[in-house]
Amino acid sequence: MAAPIPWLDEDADAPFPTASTAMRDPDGLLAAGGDLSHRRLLNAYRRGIFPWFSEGQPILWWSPDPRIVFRTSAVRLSRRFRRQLRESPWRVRADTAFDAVVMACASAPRRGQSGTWITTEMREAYCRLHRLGHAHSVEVFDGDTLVGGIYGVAVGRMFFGESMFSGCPGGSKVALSGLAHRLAEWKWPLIDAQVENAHLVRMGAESWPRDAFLEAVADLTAFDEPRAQSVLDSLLATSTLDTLLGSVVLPYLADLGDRWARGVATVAEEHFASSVVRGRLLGLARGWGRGLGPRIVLACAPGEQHDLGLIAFGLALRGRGWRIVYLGPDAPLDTVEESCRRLQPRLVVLSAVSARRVRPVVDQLRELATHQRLALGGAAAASSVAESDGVLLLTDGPIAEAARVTRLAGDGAPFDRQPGT
Ligand code: B12
Repeated sequence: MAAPIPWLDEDADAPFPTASTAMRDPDGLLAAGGDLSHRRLLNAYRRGIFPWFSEGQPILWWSPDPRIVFRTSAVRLSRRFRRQLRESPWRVRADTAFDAVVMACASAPRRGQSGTWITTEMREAYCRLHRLGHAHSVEVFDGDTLVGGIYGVAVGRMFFGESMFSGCPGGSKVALSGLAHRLAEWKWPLIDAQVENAHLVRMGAESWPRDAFLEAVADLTAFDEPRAQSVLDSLLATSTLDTLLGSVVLPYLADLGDRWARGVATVAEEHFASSVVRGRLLGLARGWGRGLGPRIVLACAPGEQHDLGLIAFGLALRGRGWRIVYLGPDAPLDTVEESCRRLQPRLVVLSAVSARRVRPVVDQLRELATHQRLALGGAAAASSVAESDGVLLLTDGPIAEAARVTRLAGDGAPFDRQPGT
């Protein structure tokens, strides 16, 4: 008797069974059930698994062996067809009509298939993935008429093709080649085409052993640190530090936080991105304690690990001539007090996201503020202590506050409360 198909857990993050346990007949059937939430779909693609089922069936998950793939550099149109295209009014676009491409794929008549597997549930799931930025389409238009298209899911540097259609002969070929051309330019080497059919093979698809395919997927969907660093390199080469921080890094981190809170970015992505950015900011901070400018001590409140805003603040101050003494995340207040005694800084800035980190040390902060100019930054700046306690509250972003603190320092009576500041 055949072993029963594993039934997926309700938890969208629950692992899939390993691909090697998939059935031989039907080829690649791995599991059933679960849902088409974006988290589960992305988990599936990352492991080389995709959903495929007909109306009335439970959701079925597949990892066939062999697997059909296109090498993006090898998808070519014949010379004759390219010449015809140049003379035609057809235009290729990306992500301008995702829902229409999915709908056209769902209703395209296909030889040898009774009805399509792109059910309403599947259509809704992929349109949702598209709105979240993971699924993309390439469209071929003749004027306003859609004559071809392809759509799929992008993870890391891997594109998982889902379906394509031709409204006119050659429409899907042009869409596929448009997609492959763009991906090849970006150095994305493969497009998954799932299972073999004669049409795909005629267009140049190759058959790969499942193990080789899964190895390539694991490689291409891993976080790509060299690429992240090269993006930062080119940004650094073309922007000032304030622009880089204020217009790129801080908005990027805010967006990352937002996507993480909505469950769109994984914890792994959040950790990866924040550690790449932190490493790079600290690289820029090398030597920020040297010089003759006014000295400032920066520290995170005890227990507080979030220090990206504080580092950005330090870099913005450095650009304005300050000498930075950085005590880092989770700084014990005794250490802060000791540094103040030794270094006599013009200002000490403590940073915290959560007011929970500040409350237990409020009395110590009030005491410190009696003999040391003290400021509080980060989201917790608006709580727990008040300016009347002698603590300057930095409630704006790091760049704006670095400019304000510098202005106050130049005003002769630095950091005392002033009307309108
Ligand atoms: C990156 C990140 C991390 C990284 C931090 C890396 C690092 N070295 O900083 C890591 C993975 C370590 C981490 C860990 C944790 N994190 Co976290 N993390 C984030 C994330 C995604 C981004 C935070 C960030 O750096 N943003 C960039 C900064 C610059 O922007 P910002 O924080 O919005 O700050 C604005 C202002 O406050 C100001 N600002 C910030 N700092 C400073 C400093 C000064 C001096 C000035 C003037 C201004 C200023 O600038 C910004 C506006 O431009 C947020 C999500 C989010 N929505 O923010 C969660 C978030 C901050 N983390 C959170 C939590 C709960 C945690 C953890 C407890 C648990 C967990 N499950 O991971 C741990 C605990 C850490 C600890 N003990 O402190 C919560 C905090 C909730 C709260 N209010 O307490 C958040 C909001 C996520 C959430 N929605 O639940 N996290």
